[in-house]
Amino acid sequence: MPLRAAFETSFGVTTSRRVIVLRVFDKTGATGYGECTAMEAPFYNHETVDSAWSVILNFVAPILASAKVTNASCVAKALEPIIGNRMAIGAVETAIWDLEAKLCDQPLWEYLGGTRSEINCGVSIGLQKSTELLTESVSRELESGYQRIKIKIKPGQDIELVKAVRGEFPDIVLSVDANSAYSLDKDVRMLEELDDYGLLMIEQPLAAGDLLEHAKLQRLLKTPLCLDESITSLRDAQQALEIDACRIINIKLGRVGGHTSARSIQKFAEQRGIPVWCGGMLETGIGRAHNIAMSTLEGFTLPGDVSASARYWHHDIIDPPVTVGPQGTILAPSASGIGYNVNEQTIASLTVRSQTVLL
Ligand code: OSB
Ligand code: MG
Repeated sequence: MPLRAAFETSFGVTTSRRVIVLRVFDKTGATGYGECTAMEAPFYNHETVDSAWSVILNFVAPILASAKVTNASCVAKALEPIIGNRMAIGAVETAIWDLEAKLCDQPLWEYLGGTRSEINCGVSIGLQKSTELLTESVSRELESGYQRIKIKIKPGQDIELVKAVRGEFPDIVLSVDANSAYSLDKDVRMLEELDDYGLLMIEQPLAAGDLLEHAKLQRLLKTPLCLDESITSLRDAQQALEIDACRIINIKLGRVGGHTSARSIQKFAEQRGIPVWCGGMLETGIGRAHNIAMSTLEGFTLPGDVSASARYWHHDIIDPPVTVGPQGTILAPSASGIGYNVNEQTIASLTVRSQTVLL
């Protein structure tokens, strides 16, 4: 699916997405949908679309077949023997949650235990060709009502961007995301300088495995650090908070392996007084709908990177597309499961490969 506009981060430019869509079904013909959020290349994390395809077919499906799981909440546990590859797991796990919520005739967000029927939304703005284009983009998103602006930064395109956006919009809720592009040795001065711009957070400045360095950095800053790439499980979250490596957590369904894991992380963070928010991976409507459901959980107190379908796609694969109200909110749907119709015809016209596995 071609993106409406190229999305550039510190690890590269994305102009279109190859997406694995999962459809699970039961004996009665009921269906559930999930989306694999792996990128095409292993630059955000180790997974790719192709690695996920292989792991789902060769390991997730056969393990589930022999595990005889009877409900969605048991899927993550059954798949624990698989190391990493959580986006592959999450695609299947979330699809099974959708199926189960539909069988219970309940919206997925309620079925998961969500407590708010309207979620708060921010946007993630990629690196732009010029600072002027960036501030124009910020202005447009603010006019649409989005509650928080996050801009991508990378070495050589950081302080100047923040200075420009802050200069033009002194009062907005603003954050930056480096996607692991910095190191404590080389970049501590720039990172300390960021501390003067009243940012809501600095997201994943250092490498995913650099928990200790994030803790050292957090001690030097008043701005909260937020971890994205570093958090793949409840254990990661526990260890990060144990050493004060961050004060905010970005939860992504794919990165953590699905709804059960996401819920456990938000619960733990909530007990520790740490706010969480829902991150995005340039999802189609299916992943977006799952993100909306997750964002209704109690601990999701900060605006997420869950925004309108139209920011990414000319034609989304769900009906209606996700829309955002003038106050920068999305209403949780009232229909059962993910709550949006999946446009099978559109998917069929885009499909390059499909495979059915009978368990
Ligand atoms: O770090 O949050 C990130 C997109 C691809 C990979 C990583 C990230 C992102 C985004 C986009 O920031 C969020 C979105 O889907 O709007
Ligand atoms: Mg991020």
